[in-house]
Amino acid sequence: MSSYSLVALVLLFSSALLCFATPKTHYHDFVVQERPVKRLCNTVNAITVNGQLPGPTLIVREGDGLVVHVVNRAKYNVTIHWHGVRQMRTGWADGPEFVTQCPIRPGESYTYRFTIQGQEGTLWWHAHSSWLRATVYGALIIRPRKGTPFPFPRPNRETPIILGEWWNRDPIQVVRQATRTGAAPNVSDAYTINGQPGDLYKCSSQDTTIVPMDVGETHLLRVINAALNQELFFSVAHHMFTVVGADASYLKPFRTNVIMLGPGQTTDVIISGNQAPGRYYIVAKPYQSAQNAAFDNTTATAILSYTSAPCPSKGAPLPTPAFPPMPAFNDTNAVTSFTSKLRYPRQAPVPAYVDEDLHFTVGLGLFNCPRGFSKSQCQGPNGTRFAASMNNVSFVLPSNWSLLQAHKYGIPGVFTTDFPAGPPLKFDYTGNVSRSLWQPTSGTRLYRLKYASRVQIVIQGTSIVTGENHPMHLHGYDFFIVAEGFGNFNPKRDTKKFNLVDPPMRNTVPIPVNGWAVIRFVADNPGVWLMHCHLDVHITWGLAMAFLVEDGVGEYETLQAPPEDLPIC
Ligand SMILES: *[C@@H]1O[C@H](CO)[C@@H](O)[C@H](O)[C@H]1NC(C)=O
Ligand SMILES: *[C@@H]1O[C@H](CO)[C@@H](O)[C@H](O)[C@H]1NC(C)=O
Ligand SMILES: *[C@@H]1O[C@H](CO)[C@@H](O)[C@H](O)[C@H]1NC(C)=O
Ligand SMILES: *[C@@H]1O[C@H](CO)[C@@H](O)[C@H](O)[C@H]1NC(C)=O
Ligand SMILES: *[C@@H]1O[C@H](CO)[C@@H](O)[C@H](O)[C@H]1NC(C)=O
Ligand SMILES: *[C@@H]1O[C@H](CO)[C@@H](O)[C@H](O)[C@H]1NC(C)=O
Ligand SMILES: *[C@@H]1O[C@H](CO)[C@@H](O)[C@H](O)[C@H]1NC(C)=O
Ligand SMILES: *[C@@H]1O[C@H](CO)[C@@H](O)[C@H](O)[C@H]1NC(C)=O
Ligand SMILES: [Cu+2]
Repeated sequence: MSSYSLVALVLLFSSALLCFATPKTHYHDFVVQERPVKRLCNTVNAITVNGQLPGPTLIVREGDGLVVHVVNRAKYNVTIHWHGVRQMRTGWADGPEFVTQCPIRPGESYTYRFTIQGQEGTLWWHAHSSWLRATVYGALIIRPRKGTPFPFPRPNRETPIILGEWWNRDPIQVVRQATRTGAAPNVSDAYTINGQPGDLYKCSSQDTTIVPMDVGETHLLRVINAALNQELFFSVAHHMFTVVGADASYLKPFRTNVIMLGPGQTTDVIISGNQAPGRYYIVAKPYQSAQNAAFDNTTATAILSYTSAPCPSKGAPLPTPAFPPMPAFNDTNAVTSFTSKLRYPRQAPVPAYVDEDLHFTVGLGLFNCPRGFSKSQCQGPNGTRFAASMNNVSFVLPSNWSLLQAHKYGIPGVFTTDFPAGPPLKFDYTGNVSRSLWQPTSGTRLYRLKYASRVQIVIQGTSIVTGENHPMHLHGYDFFIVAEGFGNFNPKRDTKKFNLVDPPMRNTVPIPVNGWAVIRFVADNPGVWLMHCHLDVHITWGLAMAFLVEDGVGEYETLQAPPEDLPIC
């Protein structure tokens, strides 16, 4: 072969590479703005992105970059969080207000710049400021690189299914009222599927979300729980799911007819068009694990509609869709049966040994009415104010600096790094806890981690006030869920059951009600990373903490410099 044709061949080969594998940068403009939205016979001025509810779906490939210019034309502070995106060394783009940035004030803007690395599947984005995410959210879909197939047969159709929660009120006013009174916030008025409550609610039938498909097709549903405060069961009448992924990590495929998602979680399922051409209900309804707590006990529906379904004769109504059997609102067994089936597709890169063996309690609490507060400010149970905590610390956000800025610039007095590695007091966490232990302390306390340390956290639910399943989300990381169970974690008995072979990898773990889960990860992403319950009512009460992960050695183990347009407080 002449050297000429060799060069030509090399050129051809590299241009083929360019053509098939070059990551792309996607530019988007997000205008946060108020818009009247009609739901359930009411019109509410809702904060939206670009006037859309749900907001725009972002579609990228693994390896791509995103540059999202956010302009705040609304009346409230806002930030955007890219839920589940690892944000390697780009913590400045993570988004939680007063954690990685100060809020974008009305009239101001900020550009989020980050890369999607090593993640494929379904994630989402949402506001991370007060309760704005009730209406400020959308899907973030990550396809494999060009030329790389899915690890399952390519589906004929793909649809994001975003479950939401709707108040006939401005949600910011709902949380402000709760903060004023110390009582639980008002429950929502509806759940939604792609923004619509569906047939079972008043004034909603006309706008019910329709999901088309046909006989012989396969359909990938990318299900996202964007609800503010409610874990949800999800099912489709007469259509089994093949679950193939969760939180943008693939799973060993398995079949089930119902899944449960905590707020923050995503699950990718495939259904097959193997039923009679017709209409089938797609259903989301609450999983409520807390006893004697008020909750929105309504059901959202959409309709899976076969395109070849026969049309009814002229003037006749469409036939009523089939409705799937759904678990009872408190069916914890259905949840356990689902979560215990999740498996990493192959040997998982889970740390076999750990450097940090942490033990965090998570749960509710009550503050005795503080001195100087009036009765109207203490409308929690028996004249208290609701609280929540991790290791008995109820988390308080700073207000003059973000934690990451304070860390980067060495600003003193914003946080301390003495978050306890274990519960300050050992007690029967899931038993009948003495009333004297119910009141937590307040603080902005972080836990410091050395770069690349291998971390294990036993996350233990408590029964204080009431036991409840808490969807715990860690920013900046995926983790392996190596075990979960009920009652108190017992190292002697439970360590033996750890799955270090194929535990599922996620960014949000629902801690079983009156139970525990154990997670492991490697702290290879420097920055300040929030860990919190993804029920916004609980984070509002303080169910959060943050890790401060130190830089390693050299540029590639070091947090990037802050962007020039990073908001200041
Ligand atoms: C909460 O519910 C109560 C009782 O229905 C109502 O009076 C109050 O206005 C509601 N608050 C908000 C902020 O919607
Ligand atoms: C929820 O509503 C259903 C009817 O839609 C009712 O049968 C059930 O008892 C309710 N559950 C609770 C806990 O309110
Ligand atoms: C669920 O709630 C019903 C009342 O609606 C109750 O009878 C039943 O015992 C509860 N089941 C569980 C598992 O808590
Ligand atoms: C409130 O007080 C009543 C009566 O003393 C008691 O039965 C109940 O358990 C108390 N509730 C809480 C949450 O402390
Ligand atoms: C920031 O606010 C805290 C209280 O919220 C205060 O203690 C601290 O001195 C303030 N720091 C600076 C640098 O202003
Ligand atoms: C829980 O303990 C308290 C005393 O600390 C006792 O009065 C109460 O009866 C106990 N409740 C149950 C359900 O055991
Ligand atoms: C939490 O701390 C408060 C204040 O020190 C204390 O009264 C309470 O008993 C503690 N509770 C637990 C569960 O550690
Ligand atoms: C909005 O953000 C600024 C700092 O950027 C802060 O001072 C102010 O308190 C925030 N407003 C609300 C309502 O949180
Ligand atoms: Cu919670």
